Amino acid sequence: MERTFVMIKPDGVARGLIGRIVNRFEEKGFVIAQAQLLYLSAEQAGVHYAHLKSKPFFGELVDYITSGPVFAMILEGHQAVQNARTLIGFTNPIEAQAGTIRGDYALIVDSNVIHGSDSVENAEIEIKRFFG
Ligand code: DAT
Ligand code: MG
Repeated sequence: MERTFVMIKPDGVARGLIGRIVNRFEEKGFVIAQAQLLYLSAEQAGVHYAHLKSKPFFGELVDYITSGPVFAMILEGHQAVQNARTLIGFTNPIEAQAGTIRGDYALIVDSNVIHGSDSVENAEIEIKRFFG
């Protein structure tokens, strides 16, 4: 069964959205294989967002993702990576459709509530990074 890595970001945790977001994944049919509340170090954040290092918003992105606890999960299910990305919605909440997590719970790209791995390969890398 395919696995993916999903992480409710600090704004989602602070707003008390863990239960509702977990519920969405459970209703969709995913199995939650592991879950943990954890803090990202600046170093971990830099590695996690290495593909965005050249962007002008990189510093703020690292500050944001390390600003409080995140709720990290390993989800299992059929085509888990792509199914989770579809449920999460487009990166910019303005483009994310109603019914998706970002479409329903976020307004701006800077704090878009949740992360989901973008490929099977990256899912395994991120699972290893955050769950060992
Ligand atoms: P995704 O999280 O949908 O995989 P990504 O990997 O391209 O998107 O970017 C990672 C995060 O970086 C994204 O969730 C929010 C932030 N981000 C992306 N583009 C941004 C922008 N133009 N301004 C501010 N933050 C941005
Ligand atoms: Mg991404």
